[in-house]
Amino acid sequence: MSNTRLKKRASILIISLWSVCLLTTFAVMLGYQVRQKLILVKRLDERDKLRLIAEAAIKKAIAELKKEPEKDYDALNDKWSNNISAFKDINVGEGNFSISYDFDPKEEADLREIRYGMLDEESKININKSDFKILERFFRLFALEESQAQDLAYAIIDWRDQDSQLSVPLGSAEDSYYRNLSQPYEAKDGPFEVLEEVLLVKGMTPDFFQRIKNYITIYGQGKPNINTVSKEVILALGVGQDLAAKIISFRNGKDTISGTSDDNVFQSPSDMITKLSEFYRLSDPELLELNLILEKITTKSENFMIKCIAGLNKGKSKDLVVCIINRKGKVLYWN
Ligand SMILES: [Ca+2]
Ligand SMILES: [Ca+2]
Repeated sequence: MSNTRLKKRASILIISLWSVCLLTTFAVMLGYQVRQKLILVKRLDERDKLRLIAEAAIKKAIAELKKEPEKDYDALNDKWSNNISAFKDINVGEGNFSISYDFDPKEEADLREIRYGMLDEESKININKSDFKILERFFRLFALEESQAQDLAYAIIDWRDQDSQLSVPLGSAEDSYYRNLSQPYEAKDGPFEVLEEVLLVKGMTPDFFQRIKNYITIYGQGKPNINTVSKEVILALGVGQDLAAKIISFRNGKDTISGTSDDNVFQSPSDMITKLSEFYRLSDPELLELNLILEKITTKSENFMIKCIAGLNKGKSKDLVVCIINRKGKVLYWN
């Protein structure tokens, strides 16, 4: 065999070996990519399943709400608020869900428990509707200094009111303030559409938002339900500590725990004075306080928050969905 032919064969062998090497690498890479895709598809599949479970949970919550008998009031011992059999570890398809919230049964901060049910949005301070005094008192309850609380209350009112006039010359903010920020924007001059929007308002820090977010809402007519409000909200309405304690104690009933069968309820704002007088002696200043809040409260709730944890029976995948619905079953918010 000539030298040239030997060289040619050797070249062909080397090229073949390289081709095999390249093809092997390519096959390994392809296999890896396919495996990654399969994992992704499985995850997407799990997410779809979790989404369907969460949707089933919301439908169940709406159905439970519609089961409630027709009445003029909503209270914490209603089934929408506290019903383990309807809301805890409910099996659906290939998974399960629970609808629950963190609850303080005696209005003492160190005593928390999990309740299975929905939260009443009308138990909160409405930042779209509340007047200056309510907002200011509320912010002071959460340890803001008087001037800081006033500035924040005015800034919220200026954010949502339609004009671009400052409510007070100093402290508050309208377009001119927000336009000069390093990332400029304008005041909304309209109602808050999501709760987190309040973080755009001058004076609202992420830290303060975390402290108050469970007590504020953007849904409803702005009248808190006196049967479901927390002590903080009662105080923000302008009621003194003693009268607030009487209202809570009346609601909690003999077992001193709220949301149980012995609870007392106010059937309308106008029967507050009569009902409280049956249990407690009310001083003249307390009667005045009560008369002043009657116009600002309700006993009926229209909007509810659902905190749903959906899980799959196989594997550890879980999903938290927070949703706001109204009494008609319309979904107002989904996250
Ligand atoms: Ca404005
Ligand atoms: Ca009770």
